[in-house]
Amino acid sequence: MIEKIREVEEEVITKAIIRKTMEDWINLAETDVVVVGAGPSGLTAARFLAKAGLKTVVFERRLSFGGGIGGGGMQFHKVVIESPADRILREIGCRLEPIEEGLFITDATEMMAKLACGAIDAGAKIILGVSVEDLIYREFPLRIVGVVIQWSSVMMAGLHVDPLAVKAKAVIDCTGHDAEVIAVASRKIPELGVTIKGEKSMWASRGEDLVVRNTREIVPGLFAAGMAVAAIDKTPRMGPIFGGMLLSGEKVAQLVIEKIKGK
Ligand code: 48H
Repeated sequence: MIEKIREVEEEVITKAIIRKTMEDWINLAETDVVVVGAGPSGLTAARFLAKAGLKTVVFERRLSFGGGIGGGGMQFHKVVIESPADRILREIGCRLEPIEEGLFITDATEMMAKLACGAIDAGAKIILGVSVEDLIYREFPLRIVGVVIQWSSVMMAGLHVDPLAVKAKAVIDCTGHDAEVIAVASRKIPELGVTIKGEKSMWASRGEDLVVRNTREIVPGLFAAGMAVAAIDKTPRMGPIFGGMLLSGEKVAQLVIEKIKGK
């Protein structure tokens, strides 16, 4: 027997979407943490932040999450993870196959889906199709207090539409190779004294180690994680091995939690 599908008036759909979206947006206009970019570092950071009870929103330019994970290694659908980052994936039920002692491989699609699920289930909001195009700052002391956002589609169309702003106690640049948010700080708030040196050529193990080690608060209120850190510091790229991105996301979350909650 075929179940009868419920009938619905079109305006009911429209009103529900608008009402519930606006409730969310009013709530997120002032938040604890804005994570920019839903790649491996951003999704991991969002999960740990939300788990610690911080109101966390991830703005992602594209209409999908996962960042560079989906491309695997040269579009082969697998990525490699080294210990101790396997712990982070096990916690969210991502299946790993050992390839050598302390080295694992997984499907790119499984990893991106489960990282996103992990962040959402912990309570983070992921908003797709929104780009962070600028920062909000204050003086005395000089600090970052939020982000300026725009629909990615508006930016792609080249339309002149004024953006909106979201206040946050901490902003995390998880935008990958271009360190886009830090680049804005460097270009538009020169008194911060931030420079982006650009990443170095490949040396996988060293790149992984330095990305995690150098994950930090770059200027008051603005943190960096993942590949953005390598771009700021001119440390080596690492290719399709992702443990460093996950551990960097976990570390930045710890730093932000310590700053906001004082522990
Ligand atoms: C909103 C934005 C904006 C913006 C960008 O590139 P990602 O995957 O970043 P990471 O650092 O989490 O991971 C890096 C990894 O994927 C990688 O590229 C590696 C390991 N490379 C090694 C190598 O040798 O090449 O994700 C960044 C996300 C993307 O989804 C962007 O669309 C998004 O950020 N994004 N979102 N506002 N201004 N800029």
